[in-house]
Amino acid sequence: MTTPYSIAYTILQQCAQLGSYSEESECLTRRFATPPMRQVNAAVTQWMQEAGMSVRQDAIGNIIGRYEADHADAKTFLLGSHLDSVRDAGKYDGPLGVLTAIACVRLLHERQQRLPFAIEVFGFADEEGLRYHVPYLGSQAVAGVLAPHHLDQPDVDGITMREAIRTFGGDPDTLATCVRDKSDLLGYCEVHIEQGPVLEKSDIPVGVVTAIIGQRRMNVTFTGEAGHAGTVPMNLRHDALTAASIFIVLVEQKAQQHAGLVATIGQISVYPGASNVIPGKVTLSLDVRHADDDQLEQVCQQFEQMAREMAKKRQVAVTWQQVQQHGSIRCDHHLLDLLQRAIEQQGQRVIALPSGAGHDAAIMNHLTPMAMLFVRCYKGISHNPLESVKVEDVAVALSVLERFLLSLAQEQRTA
Ligand code: HGY
Ligand code: MN
Ligand code: MN
Repeated sequence: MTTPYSIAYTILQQCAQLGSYSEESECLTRRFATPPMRQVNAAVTQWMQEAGMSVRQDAIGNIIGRYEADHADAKTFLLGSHLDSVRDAGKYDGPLGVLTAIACVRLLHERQQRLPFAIEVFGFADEEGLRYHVPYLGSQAVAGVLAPHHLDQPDVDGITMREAIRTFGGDPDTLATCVRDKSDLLGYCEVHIEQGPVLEKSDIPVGVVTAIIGQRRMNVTFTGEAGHAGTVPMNLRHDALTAASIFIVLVEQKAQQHAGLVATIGQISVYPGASNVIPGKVTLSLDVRHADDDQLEQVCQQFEQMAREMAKKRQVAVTWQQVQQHGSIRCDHHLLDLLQRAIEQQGQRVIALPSGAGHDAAIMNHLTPMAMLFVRCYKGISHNPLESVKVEDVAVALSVLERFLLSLAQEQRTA
């Protein structure tokens, strides 16, 4: 017999299957527009079709399933999350949301039930930004906010985004066709693992998200002078890496002193990168987040000032490039309300919490009101292969999402 538990079990098996599609044999790494993303899209296409959806892949590589409404000219409700990953990732960040959405549609399909609105499930091609250091490529294309200049950006192997999209089977010249017309949209809802410890500490399987906090991502490059490690005296060096190192420590110190601020330098590349060569150029990523937009703005200005002062002192040059930013975004009150009621009907206590992690929902908010449902994860661990969810919790999330869609349907019928 099919129960929410047995379907949740299948969802976790599917997460495990997608988790095996990786660029690296020892761990899960799935960057934008790579061969494992093609395997993922093929599997997701099959599961969407089995759930009664028509499926298409758009020009940037998002996979989109559509389940028709009970009447023509109906509006559409969107569900989804992302299918790419960070480096050495867990299996649930992103795919859990896509697969729970597909499972929910499958429940409707098996009952031959149509709602007064169509449902589209989006599996976004990139959210993490691992390959091009620009996050949300998939949802930005759908929301029509992807800056075209990113297409010329190379990855670590010198492959431009334009080439990568073409090789993947997409079309970088027609990204405008990815943009979702918003005139028929009712909203967007994303299921996602919490990636933090709040739900586990409260002993609750799911929670609703109040807001997604603001974030900025920068690429900071220090350029000094490469030279011979054995012949250039210490006082005559222009070492880009030592300048960058001092900056990294200053960023951490400042973030520790500022309530609510988190700042992370997670990627660093050293050029030319040899043990006997003084580093001539260092590029690092800087990710800064705060719930208050003004404070986030001020701190980023201070960080830039710190980098410039540091560079001056060490006689190296610095360039500061912001690659992505969004302010704090509130989830839609009404959708939140419906989600809360669905949780109560499921016999669960309701907890509402902000998200420190970024999500496609933040970008989809450009198009339509959005809401998010978090699922408890083991010790709040994420961006780590230890990421884990319980099958019982996924079963609750599935039932809550189903109730949510049915109450939305009820509302539409009586509107
Ligand atoms: O970085 C983030 O917050 C998200 O996991 N992509
Ligand atoms: Mn993530
Ligand atoms: Mn995610």
